[in-house]
Amino acid sequence: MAARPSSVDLFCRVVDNLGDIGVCWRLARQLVAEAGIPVRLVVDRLDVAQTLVPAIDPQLDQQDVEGIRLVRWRDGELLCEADLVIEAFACELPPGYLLSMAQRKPVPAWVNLEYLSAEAWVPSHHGLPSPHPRLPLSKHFFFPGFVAGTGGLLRENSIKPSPTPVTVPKVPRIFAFTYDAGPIDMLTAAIASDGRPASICVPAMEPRGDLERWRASQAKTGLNAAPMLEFVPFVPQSSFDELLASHDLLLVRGEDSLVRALWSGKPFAWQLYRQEGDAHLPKLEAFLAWYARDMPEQLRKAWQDFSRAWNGVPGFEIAAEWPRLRNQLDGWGAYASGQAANLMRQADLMSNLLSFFGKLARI
Ligand code: TRH
Repeated sequence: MAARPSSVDLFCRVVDNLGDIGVCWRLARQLVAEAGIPVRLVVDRLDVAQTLVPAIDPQLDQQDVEGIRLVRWRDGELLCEADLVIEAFACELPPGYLLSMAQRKPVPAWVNLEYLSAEAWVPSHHGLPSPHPRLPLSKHFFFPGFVAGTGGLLRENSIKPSPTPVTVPKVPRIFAFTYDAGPIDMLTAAIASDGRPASICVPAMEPRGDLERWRASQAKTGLNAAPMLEFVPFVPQSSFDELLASHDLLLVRGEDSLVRALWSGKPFAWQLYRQEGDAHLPKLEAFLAWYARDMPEQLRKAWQDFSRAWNGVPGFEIAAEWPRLRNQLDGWGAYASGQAANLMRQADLMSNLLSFFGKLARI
């Protein structure tokens, strides 16, 4: 049997938004709850972690929550106690910790958990080592991904394919989790002018003043889109799947929400985190090509072009693309549940990570 780590140290720096800690918390939870492996999660922003897990006390330097030992990131204090060290998203381990890794016998396995991408180069880069320039340590790149040969996607044991394909009701409730109000504003206008009703539910987490202003101005002109827009409470991460399940169409953002939308089996579109120089656009196109590979032609065009509009790609307008996608709701729902079931046949990220550790341990 392949060797298993006796304990894991997982490092996370919150660069922006909720995705960094969102992914790390999920992985830590699964390692503890399903694999029974003790995890120490080292985080720089406990206040952000608390947004997802209300039981976390941001004042404490060390605490145990849901079986995870949660430690405030402080350079210079922490020593390596694990045989698997996970550095999330190249967050750069503290120098003193690195030294203590090099002093352990045998040295721990060191994995950099990368960002999720459907780009073609991912399988050939997954698992590659990068030797440390001075210390007797090698970091290994672990790429999550959608296809065989990558690290896969985070998926807990409890996630199962839906027994019946998803059907979308006549007045769909749309869940819209976005980086700014711009696309929601445009979608609200597109729904109003298309005439076929739908409601848009926006998680109440950020100032949405621009949406409120738009709503007020519509009320004055007599169009009154007010009933279409609803603010839903921000929920703890443990209830996020339920929140998605209570909606019919999912407009999600970032990495963790995308994966949850995939597992929900519901029709969805993805807004990517904007990167400098539009580096996110090749990532978007790779995802659109991969996910839509078996879609019927009309659905494929409608879904891909709407997704481009949703991500602000020049030449694509939500006003024009929404009515086209709206015509395809049934096919879109059936495709989404089929894809979820297909993807669930692949090994999940944590299992792949543990197998990878087993391989490294044999070297
Ligand atoms: O917050 P995000 O936009 O995070 C992003 C991405 O991960 C991106 O790739 C990364 O580069 C950037 O951060 C720095 O989106 P994401 O990844 O979906 O994380 C949101 C988390 O918030 C996810 O774990 C679900 C959770 N969530 C709740 O728990 N309750 C809620 O009500 C909502 C709306 C979200």
